[in-house]
Amino acid sequence: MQNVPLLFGAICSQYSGRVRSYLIKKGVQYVERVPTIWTYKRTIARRFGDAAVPVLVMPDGEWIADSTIILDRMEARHAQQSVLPPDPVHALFAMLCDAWGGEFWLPADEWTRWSHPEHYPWWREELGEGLFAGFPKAIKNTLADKVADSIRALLPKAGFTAEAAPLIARWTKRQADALDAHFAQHAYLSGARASRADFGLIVPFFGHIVQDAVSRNDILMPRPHLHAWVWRMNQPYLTPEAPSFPAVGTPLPTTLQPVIRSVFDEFLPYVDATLAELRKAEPKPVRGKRVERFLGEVSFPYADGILRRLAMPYALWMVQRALELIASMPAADAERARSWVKDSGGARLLELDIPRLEVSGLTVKFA
Ligand SMILES: N[C@@H](CCC(=O)N[C@@H](CS)C(=O)NCC(=O)O)C(=O)O
Repeated sequence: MQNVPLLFGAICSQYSGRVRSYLIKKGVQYVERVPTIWTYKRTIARRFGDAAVPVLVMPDGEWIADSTIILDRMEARHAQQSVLPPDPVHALFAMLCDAWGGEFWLPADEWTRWSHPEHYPWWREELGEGLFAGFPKAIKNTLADKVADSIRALLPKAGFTAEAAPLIARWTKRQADALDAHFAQHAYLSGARASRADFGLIVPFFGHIVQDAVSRNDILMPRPHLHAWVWRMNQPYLTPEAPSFPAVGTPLPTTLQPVIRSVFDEFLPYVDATLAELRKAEPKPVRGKRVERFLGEVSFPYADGILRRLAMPYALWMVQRALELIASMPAADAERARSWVKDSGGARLLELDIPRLEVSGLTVKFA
């Protein structure tokens, strides 16, 4: 048994990027490796119901799946230097941006990864060598190709089609411009210290956008502040203590306005439509029942167009967590958070009546 946490993950895995950045920023020592196919398909799938990474194995023998749940558990163990800002509006923004970065960027980072064949060899090398360690090279390659085929089959479900590619490209570049302008002034989304918001936004950027040559060149090289943030997220702070979050009462940086607009004008309609699909698919929630990973097709505003994709109820669980945060706040803080949502044009968020959900493996179930 190892004496530091073992992260089963991969450089090419977006959600491993969330956990890795978090562990680095928290100063938690860990080791990382790609699981073997046996660990992935048998051990992880049996424990959690789905084969997926990241999974964190603690020295005391606890196995934790799902990047968000891993952060929750680690926050409970390492309460010092929390990743949630003390100001209620900053805290709520962090939870919403965590959901937005982790879920709403999916068509964008799948577009960058899978639309350029030159991105494939390093992906095959990393997963082939890790998952199929010990097999002859030709078999490693063939088996990794099969894994790639199963991922490619999911892409249209998540909204990435050749037809949608120009729209996704415009959306991604628009967001990247705004983020570059923000990071020209601030080290992290909330200011001097990384919050949950940053650990959401790193999901598309570390596993895919910065690793792949075309997206690194097209999206990050022309936007040096955003590019520097991606690497900063993977380095410890330069001081023994994490820098401070903004004091309570400090407004959100004005440079976050484009992100806030996307959260309320694009992501919220996606979440709302996903809730409608969940209600259609499961009119009577039954406690413990797993919900399909993909529900019916939804469409929502996206840059200067409309994107269509299958609804993934996982986003509802993330948003439910943000609503729970408001519910857990002292009355005056909750009022400030709600006022900010309403003033930002997001009143619908506060009306969402999401059935209680929990996460198991890759899917959600009714709690
Ligand atoms: N919500 C999960 C998502 C994990 C996830 O999608 N992991 C990918 C790799 S980045 C995976 O293992 N996918 C396997 C599959 O889709 O079958 C988390 O936050 O950890």
